[in-house]
Amino acid sequence: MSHDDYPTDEPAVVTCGLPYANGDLHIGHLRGYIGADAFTRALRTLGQQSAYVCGSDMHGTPVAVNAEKEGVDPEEFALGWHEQYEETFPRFNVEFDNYGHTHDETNTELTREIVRTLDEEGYIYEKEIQVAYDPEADQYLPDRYVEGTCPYCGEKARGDECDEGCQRHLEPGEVENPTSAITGNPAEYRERPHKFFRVSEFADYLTDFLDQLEGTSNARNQPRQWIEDGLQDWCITRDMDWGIDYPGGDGETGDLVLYVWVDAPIEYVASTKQYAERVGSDEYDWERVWKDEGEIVHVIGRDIIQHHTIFWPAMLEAAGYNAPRAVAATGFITIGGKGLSTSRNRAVWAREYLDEGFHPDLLRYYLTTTGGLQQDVDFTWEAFQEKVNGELVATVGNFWYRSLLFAHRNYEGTPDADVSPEVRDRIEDAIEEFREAVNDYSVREVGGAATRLAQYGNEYIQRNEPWKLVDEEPDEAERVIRDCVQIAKAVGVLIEPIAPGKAQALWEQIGEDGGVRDLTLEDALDAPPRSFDRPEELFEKIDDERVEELERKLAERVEAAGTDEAETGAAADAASADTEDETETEDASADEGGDMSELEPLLEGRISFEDFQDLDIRVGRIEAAEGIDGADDLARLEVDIGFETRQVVAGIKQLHDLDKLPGEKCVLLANMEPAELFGVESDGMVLAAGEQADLLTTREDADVGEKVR
Ligand code: B3M
Ligand code: ZN
Repeated sequence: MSHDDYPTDEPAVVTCGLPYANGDLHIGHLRGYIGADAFTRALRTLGQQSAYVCGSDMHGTPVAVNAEKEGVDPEEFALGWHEQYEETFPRFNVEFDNYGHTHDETNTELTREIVRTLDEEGYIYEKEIQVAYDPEADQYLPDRYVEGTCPYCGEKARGDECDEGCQRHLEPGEVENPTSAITGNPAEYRERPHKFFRVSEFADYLTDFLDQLEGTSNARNQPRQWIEDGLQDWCITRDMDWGIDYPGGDGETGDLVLYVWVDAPIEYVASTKQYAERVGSDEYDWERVWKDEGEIVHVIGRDIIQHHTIFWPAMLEAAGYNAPRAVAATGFITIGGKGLSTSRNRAVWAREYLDEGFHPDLLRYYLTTTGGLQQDVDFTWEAFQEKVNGELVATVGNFWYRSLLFAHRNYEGTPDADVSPEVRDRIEDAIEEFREAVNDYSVREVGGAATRLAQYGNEYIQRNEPWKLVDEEPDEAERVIRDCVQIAKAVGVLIEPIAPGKAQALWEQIGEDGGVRDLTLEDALDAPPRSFDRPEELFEKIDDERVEELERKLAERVEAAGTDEAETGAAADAASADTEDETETEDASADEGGDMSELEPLLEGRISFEDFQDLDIRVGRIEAAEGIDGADDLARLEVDIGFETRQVVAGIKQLHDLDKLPGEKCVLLANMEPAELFGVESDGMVLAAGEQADLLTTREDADVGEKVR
């Protein structure tokens, strides 16, 4: 990998966490696949050679448990879902260059080969461990077959993951008070030999790896803490039938299969290999990417950071493979402020969205531009409507339609004039914003670059009033409209990663040939064809009645599902640990125990001006920001308040890209009583509002140190 800005001379591969092939897809899943798809498209627009690969995760207890519940063979069960996913993704314009699955021959062979290499290189050893066992069901209880308490944070945990608490991976035997998810009986422990991968030997390597890792800051900060706490070796085998057999096991270990988290990430490589085999290695060289210099970018949910920043890079290094350049870990999706819950039907399903007849690009736009990648994104139909009507209809669609219609009516297409320097400069700025957004792994800003340009287009046409110029100053009118068509085309190029279907439609409207998928940034400034037909409006307003109806349906469904807890545990939603989050989302408000999803009532009673004067609120500038080790949400900030620099602890670790905060102005309550949080003294309080801890700031000339009054 290089650390040069994109586009680099190396081929890139973008992957997205593999969906377990065990249940319906919902918008929690789609956020990741759409985000990674948009990012790959944006890389291509920059001119970076890129492949987007993924596949279904067929193995492990998430699949086995659900298949067993339905009395179906796990292979048949998983293949059924795999086929459904393959068919569903393109309907959201998620276009993988290859979509394989972990049970196919390519992945099975590659997994065996990699595990053999780890063994030959001395990174695997055997050890007797205590494995949970259910005597009544007469079977071992790997992973989701066992439930209990997390030894690290005390929350309820299932088998191999603390899904409702600290999100840590749990090793066999670590869950406390284990009970069987099959019978509910307390589990017994039996001694069994298992295979271990020497992750602990990679602490130094991983520390360096994390120092160089790009992507989101949470993917660097959390693992640093885990390394500091001490890495344990990793058990890579399980007592199950379903999975890839441990290669070379004999005697008692002859029956073991590989832990699902061994063969799952290897599918990233296998899927890339399948792609290269299809297009030819002259076109795409998978070995260059994975074994040499390529740019590997993993997009994942934030609950699987440990797998992608500890186990996986250690495996790659041990097997002689290339290291990932970036890990971008997304926040969760909430529904109306509450954790998405598939078992309670509090979800918006992929199929449901499509059945409603909404264009996929609307959801793509909503999910990619509502929050930064790390932030949790709340979905309500109302917020969706607001975003669509306010940004896609009123800004982008409106600009496209009014400028192209004017051009068609008056000139039957693009008038014959030069683009003015002002407009050329503005488009160049938008291109630069786009380029920076890609290099910052910010799909939200990719969308932002496009919508801001459309907004400029609206202002430009309004300011120049071409309808007045047509008769009086026809040359000037031609120039203005020529500018507008160019802006419309540039918006199309820039919005393609987010809204490829609509961008294609725009492309055809302005008489261009070919697919928008192949566009590059240079196209934004190329002249459009001379003539085009009458345009049509590309975005349609969503009306209030429709939204009320959708909100009502969702609320009814959630209510009908009730608050029945009976389904929790292994038998419940194994669909996706990344989205099943019954607990409050981890944000600053959760720290204070407040539910910020609804507006807090105004306080009764009034305070005097003197009382207000007691609050010493100052303008500050953030000098440094870093996550606090061991605290999921807290960050340590250094804030310059003119007289001195204060150390402040703020609950914003998951909500802001900490690397970007230095230099930002903020507002600080300076005479707040000092407090100690996670062993770090907090001397002041930065002010923020809303679920995403939107930091208060000043906009113009207030100097650092000025009092807020
Ligand atoms: N199948 C799904 C999850 O835990 C899991 C991802 C595998 S990525 C290699 O989110
Ligand atoms: Zn925990």
